[in-house]
Amino acid sequence: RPGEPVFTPKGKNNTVFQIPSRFLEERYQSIGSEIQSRFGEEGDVTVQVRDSGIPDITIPAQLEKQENFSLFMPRHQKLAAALTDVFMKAKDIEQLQSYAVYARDRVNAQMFNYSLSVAILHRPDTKDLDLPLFVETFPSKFIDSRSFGRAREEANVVRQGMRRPIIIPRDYTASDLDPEHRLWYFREDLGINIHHWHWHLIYPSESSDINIVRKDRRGELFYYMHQQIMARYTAERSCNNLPRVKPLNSLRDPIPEGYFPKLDSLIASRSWPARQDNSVLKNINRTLDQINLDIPTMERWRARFLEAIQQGFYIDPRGQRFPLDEVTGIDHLGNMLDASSLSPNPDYYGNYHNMGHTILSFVHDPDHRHLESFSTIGDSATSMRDPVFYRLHQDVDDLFNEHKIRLPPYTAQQLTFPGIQVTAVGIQLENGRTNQFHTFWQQSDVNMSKGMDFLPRGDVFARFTHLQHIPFTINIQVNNDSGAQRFGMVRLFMAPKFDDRGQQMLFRDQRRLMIEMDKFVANLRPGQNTLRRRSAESTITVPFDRTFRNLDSPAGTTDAQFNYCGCGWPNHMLIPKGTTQGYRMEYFVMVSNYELDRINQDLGGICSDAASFCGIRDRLYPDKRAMGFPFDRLARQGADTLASFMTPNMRVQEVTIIHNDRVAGPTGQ
Ligand code: CUO
Repeated sequence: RPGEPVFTPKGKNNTVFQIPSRFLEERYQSIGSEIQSRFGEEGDVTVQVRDSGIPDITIPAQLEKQENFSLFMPRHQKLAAALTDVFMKAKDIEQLQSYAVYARDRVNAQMFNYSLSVAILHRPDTKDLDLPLFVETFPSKFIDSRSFGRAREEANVVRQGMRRPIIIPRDYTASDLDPEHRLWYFREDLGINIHHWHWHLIYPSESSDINIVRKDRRGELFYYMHQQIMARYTAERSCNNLPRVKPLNSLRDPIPEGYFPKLDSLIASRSWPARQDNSVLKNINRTLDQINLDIPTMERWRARFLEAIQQGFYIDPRGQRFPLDEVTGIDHLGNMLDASSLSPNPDYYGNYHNMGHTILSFVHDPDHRHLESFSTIGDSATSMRDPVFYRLHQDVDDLFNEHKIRLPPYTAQQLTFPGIQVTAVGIQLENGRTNQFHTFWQQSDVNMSKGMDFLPRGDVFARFTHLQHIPFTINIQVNNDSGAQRFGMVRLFMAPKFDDRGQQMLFRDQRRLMIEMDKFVANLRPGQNTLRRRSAESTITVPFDRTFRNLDSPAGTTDAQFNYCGCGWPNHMLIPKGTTQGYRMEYFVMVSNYELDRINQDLGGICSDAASFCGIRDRLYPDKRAMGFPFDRLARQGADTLASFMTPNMRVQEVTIIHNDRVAGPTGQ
């Protein structure tokens, strides 16, 4: 499939590979030269494949080419790790290209994309390489299956340049009879799903090279990034008059939330399976997938995890005890529950979270009698579409919280920054309003052409409707009477003001709903300082045009970067939807002492756009504090509400989120 580039050097559209015929798949060998001349016209760059570039791919080739691929499946994980290993061991770029081209038509395409992406992210010589956006390569994981017929028609009938975008309907997976459907714009958001896929690409649970898994505070970030997803989802539910998510803490109860994804897998040439309302989990025994997992085993893993928290220590395979301390405890727990290959005792603590995804993903065909594959919850690129994702992850978060509530609360002294006071906080919208956020709908386009394998080729655009907000600037007044210049870490969060019953929230509830908005370092001169920060600068998000690269028209697009920088919450989802009457939240600012928070490392030239959620490539997590600080623990005695929790270096501003139901075009107008 020459239209799906294996590599795209900067600024080039396509790469064509000159492959000696004997290295082509057997059935193409006799027509090798014809294929090469036919597709050769499309390429800007030609690469020669040499004899020295033929890898051994016997193991990864064991995965059927037409099988749906998922990282949550242990067998797929192992086969993908073997393929990544092949790509990691190529001695230079030339050999890597050759390996990739050889493997491309011989292994499962999704696994190929995954393994090559992991290798490109981790090889020192490929760091600056661009790859197509994932949605462009696998549009079928993100786009209503009906759109593909229309795209095919557009590509066949209409000349390039005159084609119209295929409009993806606004909410097509369910009707208003299903209350959960109110959250369609969050669960089915393109940027959110890409972020989640990308996060798991950077932080794989397993790899044949342990250094790919062993990243600074990996387990803690697993906890924190997913905790933040839950806090954000809870705020969105509240905006839509829905109660908090019920944790999936009993695997034996029926699951009321069904999900019918209406996605096709183009690779597997099958529809993604659905889950009926009130499905009941069953033991799974699928020989072909090499999975044999029963519910009691899952329950045992979960109980042992909880037991470690309650005892304050975990045990290694020899029975030796290791304390779950304030600094590293959460990191171990993250790796134990995920479970990653950094888990200190996989036989004992098992693999609760990954297998949670898996057991849910086979509820429709636990013993494979219907020859159905896993459902959307079983793939990191599609799992966030399904309401049950949030039920599983609410339980996961509740488990981690059991550890956090056992840690000593931060003392007032630990929270204070002597000599520093935050005296005012104001939010200024581009439309002139203050202390409000405004949301609306916007339509944006994505080019699907790289993921379509029909001719004639050329651009075909899908037009999505997604949430958007009016850009804003935060203004913060900070007084420094310490008598010297100081550096502060400015930590910005936001949480709902009222609980489900309309009462002012208590700290113990509100702290878990604090969504991180941004975090940055500020230079504080003696006296009054005014800090300004734009919404586009947030350290949890990637810029809008990294999700949707073409703002105006289908013409003239450029390849966006795809690397660590591709991981991050989509900026268009920074602000919860709010309500038409106005949804009230509390915007929280804390300036902590940067001397205590700083990590000494050089970040020159390295993308750190969304460091809070994604970390920074080859670097330490850029904040020494516990992730989620100061809300990761219970409050000190007497601080029952946010108001009583405050120290002079903190400030709260009440804000209102107003939603306007208008739909803006791709230019935002
Ligand atoms: Cu990201 Cu459950 O870990 O999906």
